[in-house]
Amino acid sequence: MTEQAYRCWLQYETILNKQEEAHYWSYVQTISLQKETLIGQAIKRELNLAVESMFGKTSTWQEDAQLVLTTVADKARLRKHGINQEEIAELNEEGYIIKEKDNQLIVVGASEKGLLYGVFHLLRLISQKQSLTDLTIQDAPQNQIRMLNQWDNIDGSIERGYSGQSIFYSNGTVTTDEKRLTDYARLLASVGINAISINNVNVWKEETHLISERYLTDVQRLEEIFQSYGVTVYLSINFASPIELGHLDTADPLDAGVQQWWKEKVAEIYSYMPRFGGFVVKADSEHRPGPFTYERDHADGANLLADALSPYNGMVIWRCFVYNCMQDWRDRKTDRARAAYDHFVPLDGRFRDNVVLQIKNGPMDFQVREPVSPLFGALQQTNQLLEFQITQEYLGQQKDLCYLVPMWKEVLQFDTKVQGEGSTVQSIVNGSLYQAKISGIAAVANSGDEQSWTGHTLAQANLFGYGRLTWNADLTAEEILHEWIVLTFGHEEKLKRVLSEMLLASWSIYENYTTPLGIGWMVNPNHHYGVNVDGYEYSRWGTYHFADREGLGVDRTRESGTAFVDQYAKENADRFNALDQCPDDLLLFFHHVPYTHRLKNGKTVIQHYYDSHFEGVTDVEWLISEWQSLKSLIDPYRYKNVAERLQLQLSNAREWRDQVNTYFLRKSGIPDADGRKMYE
Ligand code: GCW
Repeated sequence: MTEQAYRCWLQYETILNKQEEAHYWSYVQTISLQKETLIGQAIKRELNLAVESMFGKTSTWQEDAQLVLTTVADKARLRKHGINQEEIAELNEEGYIIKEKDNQLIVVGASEKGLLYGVFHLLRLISQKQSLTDLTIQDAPQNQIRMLNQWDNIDGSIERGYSGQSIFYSNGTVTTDEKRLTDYARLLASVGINAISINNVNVWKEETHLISERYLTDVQRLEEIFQSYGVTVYLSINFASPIELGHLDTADPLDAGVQQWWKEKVAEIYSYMPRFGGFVVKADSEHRPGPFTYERDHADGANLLADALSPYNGMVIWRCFVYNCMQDWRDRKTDRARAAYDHFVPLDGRFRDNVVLQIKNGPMDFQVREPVSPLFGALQQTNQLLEFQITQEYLGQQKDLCYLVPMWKEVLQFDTKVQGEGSTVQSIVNGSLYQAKISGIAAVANSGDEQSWTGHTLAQANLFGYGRLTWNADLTAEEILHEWIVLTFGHEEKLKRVLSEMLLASWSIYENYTTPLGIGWMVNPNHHYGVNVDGYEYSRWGTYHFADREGLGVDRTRESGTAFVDQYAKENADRFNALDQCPDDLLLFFHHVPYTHRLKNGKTVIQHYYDSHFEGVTDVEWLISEWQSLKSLIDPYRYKNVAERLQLQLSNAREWRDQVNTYFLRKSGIPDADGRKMYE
């Protein structure tokens, strides 16, 4: 039985308790829904499925009903149910109200999409066994764009995918498995995700054609599925399309022929999909084409596409992951961490208002710990999207357990201080700090065609958590986790306690046996799984630890280093710059220190390295025994799926421990204070 793994957090478990059954059934036995639009049909399908699964019977859809589903447009009905306009006026267009009175329940969406989200909220309440009596809920998303980026290719592979093959494409064609895509759209809508780009940001030869006749009919088919769940579809495009598709001899953004070509291309796309979202662009990054070829800058490049898209309200999502990936390791001046800021801050204010810059959470690349990208705060007149990575490229590749919501919370709560206290990243991405027209969060998806969607069943928590957090950044990592556990595994107390302990500890466990103190990398080149201390040390990627016999770390201070610190607002810059004030968990990101440097916990850096690596492995053993204690409470498929991965994690952790410890013992000659086994 793999059904539970497949259903993720939409289990809709049968309600066995008679009293509970009677309570909830009294509301859903009759339902009224006015419109039968695409989203309306999706709402109806979801409720029918959920009711059937939870009660084993079907609701009657009729005009006068116990559960009333409607939108603000239906003024007469709102009046009848005593809902006043002020309550609604406070909501943005994706918000909703759920209200219970006299055994009647009404869900009012500020729009149809809002209604869809309200219905998913109601189903969540029932699954969590919360009473509906006297309920009043008023809710709306805090962030405008809540997006997923699929890094899927038409051959069915997924760049940095660890959950099987693509559910969008196989063997060079767009999928015909619409059931699977519909279920994906349901999962996304249920946690409030409202946008998706459906192909890899590295747009290869065949994928360049996704915006041409060859594929547009197929793309349109997919778009309709997502649209009916309120998810707007975007495509990643190749900046050199005018050459590759249009046979022009240039893709220069200031060339009139190129501009005309994009205008016609965009008109063609919108003739297939009037609600198409726009383009995601990776340009001049890791060998992808871009405006630099023509000595133009990124504002020129983004504005070219923005002008073509603006008549249709389309958007350009332009990525800031631009750096020199051909660096000479001998060159100690170039610092990759500086690159995005150096490229984009001078362009602040030059982008059209339908351009959004997409910025990775850290200045490097999704390491286990990085400071927040200094672009947040520095860009003040430009729309911005924060980019997270749900797929665990550097974080154990869905073999190792790593619950990411605590990390994302830290990023959102980081105070950039640019406009004084409280200039958090969240206040930038929700659009409030700089009154941005467009803003929000995007993340690289962790899904694929495996039964569990995410390979590691517990990695489902990251997809769920991403959606919930981007909807409401005030939720704590614990609250999100508790919701997820109950919806995914049920109500058993022991299960709730043990699973939440395991997941909440998992990020720091992973950090402990890999690269603590903010140094990052030390992974195997290319695939990025497993330890290889010098794997990237003498390479062209700009990702070094600079370990020698005295110490390690990257000097990014203003006095002796690359002065990267000065990309932050003064208060943060000074804090990171001062050795005694820099937080220990980022110490080696900002400073090159001797092995004997003392951390705030009193230990030397070298001893901390030894200790954390030993501890990391012991903690993985603890994860294994915790999981074993849940065996009787979890179905065999999901139990085994996780048990197997925990064993892989243990081998991985041991290898990290032994290689890292041995390496630094050999480099430093400083023995472990506890005399534990090492391999000198
Ligand atoms: O982290 C790097 C990955 C690449 C990825 C790139 C990016 C899609 O290793 O696989 O390419 O980031 O974000 O563009």
